[in-house]
Amino acid sequence: MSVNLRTVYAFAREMYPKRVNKDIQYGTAGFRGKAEDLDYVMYRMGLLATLRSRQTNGQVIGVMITASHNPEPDNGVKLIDPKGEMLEPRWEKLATDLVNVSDSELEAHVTKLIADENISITQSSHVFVGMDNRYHSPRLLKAVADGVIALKGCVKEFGILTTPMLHYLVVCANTRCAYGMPTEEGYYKKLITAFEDLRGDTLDNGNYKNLLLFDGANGVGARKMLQFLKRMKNSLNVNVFNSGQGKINHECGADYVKVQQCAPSGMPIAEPNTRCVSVDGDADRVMYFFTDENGVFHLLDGDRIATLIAGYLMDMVKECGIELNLGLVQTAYANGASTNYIVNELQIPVSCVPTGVKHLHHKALDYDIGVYFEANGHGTIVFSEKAKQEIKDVAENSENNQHKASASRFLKIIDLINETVGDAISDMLLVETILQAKGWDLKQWLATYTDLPNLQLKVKVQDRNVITTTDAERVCVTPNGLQDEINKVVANYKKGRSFVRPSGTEDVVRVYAEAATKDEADRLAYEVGVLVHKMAGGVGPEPVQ
Ligand code: G16
Repeated sequence: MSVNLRTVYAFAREMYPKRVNKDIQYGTAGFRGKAEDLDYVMYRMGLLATLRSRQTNGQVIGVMITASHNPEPDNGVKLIDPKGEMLEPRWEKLATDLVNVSDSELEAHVTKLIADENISITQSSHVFVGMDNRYHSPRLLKAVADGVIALKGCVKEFGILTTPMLHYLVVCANTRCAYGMPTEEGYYKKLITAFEDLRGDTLDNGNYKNLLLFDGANGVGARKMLQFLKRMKNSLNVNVFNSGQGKINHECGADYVKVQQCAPSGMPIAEPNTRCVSVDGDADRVMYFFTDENGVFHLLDGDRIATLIAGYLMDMVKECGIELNLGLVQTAYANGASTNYIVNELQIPVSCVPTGVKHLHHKALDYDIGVYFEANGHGTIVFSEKAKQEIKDVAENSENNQHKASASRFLKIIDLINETVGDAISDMLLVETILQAKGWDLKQWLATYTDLPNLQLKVKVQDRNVITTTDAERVCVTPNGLQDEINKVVANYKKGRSFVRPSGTEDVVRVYAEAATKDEADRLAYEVGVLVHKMAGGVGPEPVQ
């Protein structure tokens, strides 16, 4: 096979010219921005994915077109490495360089990339592409596909998918079906079979009732939930809302519910204490919530999900009569009360890493069982080969019937989990399984510990990159003096904690604050927001409470 790199340039010039002069960066989860500015980015990511596939001996690389939690006019691209993980950091840098060269430099740049990375251009190359249901996604998908074609790679388009489905498909293909069948049906089958086996015939149990209200954020998660329901034997009674009538993520979805700390629009006022769940625009994040008999809204976020799952899996390990090291990974956004609960009550080791599932996933691999969740509901569980083997050995060979039964159940739990990345629907089915097994309603889950009141703000600045951080984003390094000022303000609040960091998905600086009371948490967030505005080049009016 010969590849003519002139085609790379010709396609770029004729179909996907770079009209944006400003440099952009591969952010927390890929490139993101206004959809109308992204055609050339998508084309070039098609090129990059093809080269990455060749460099990894023809393994499948995934390209997902989505802006996840961002508003509808935005779009973006997430790249998936062969093991289903986010793109390796060194290649994130290569992606940034490739996107920022001019059209006339593109051919030479690709030639150099091939030489520098020692890529065999005759190696076969496979790229799987999926998209969310934004109206501009099909156009951008075509740009990715044309990038693959320009380099004579093989592209397989899966149409509308959730991001975690594409991660699953990539891993299935690269493990030659060991992880599951590399089809949409294969995905449903794997999860539904495990869920229904675990669920048994008695659906209600104690305070656990088999009814769930589901907010699909008008995104792909709603569509796929409906597909799940079509294939399930009434094992979960789900009412789906925000299934596409409104704008994606607008006043709904996991990010809205978490940041605004209120129920989404588009959902009826439910009976008090009804279990409700929200996913985000590409269904890789999940939030639980309910409103109690006094009309008070309660949120059960990623920290809660992590603690519920970690506690349950720890019990399962004991019930199998084995020893495995289980650890939990969080970010600076984790509520201080959750971290205390993990350390003091659950007595599980916990580590803190920078925002972005890529960091959490990587750290979780240090454990036999690594549970990782961001407070925003993005997370999953990874099991080492050793852990899987030990559990399997007990299930197959133990003479202790109780151990054997627990290990068989554990294997089904592992099947229910999408280990490749945070998966809102798989996570939700796991939470449902645990709540059912415990016979808990959401009040009982909430009672495990009390969250510290908290608030997140967004501050607009001229250039968010003037803010740099260290210590897993908990300490601000630049602008000079900002951290000292934050420390002074925080010192005035009981149980006060606050940090600031530039978002990697939106053009804003994020401010997080928690304190002993809601009023104090809010005041602390606004005080820190004003500091950011003053010292980091704020744009527009200062934040006001
Ligand atoms: C992405 C990442 C998450 C991250 C979130 C917000 O989520 O996958 O790990 O927490 O962005 O990142 P930032 O604070 O840097 O904007 P999603 O669901 O938008 O893809």
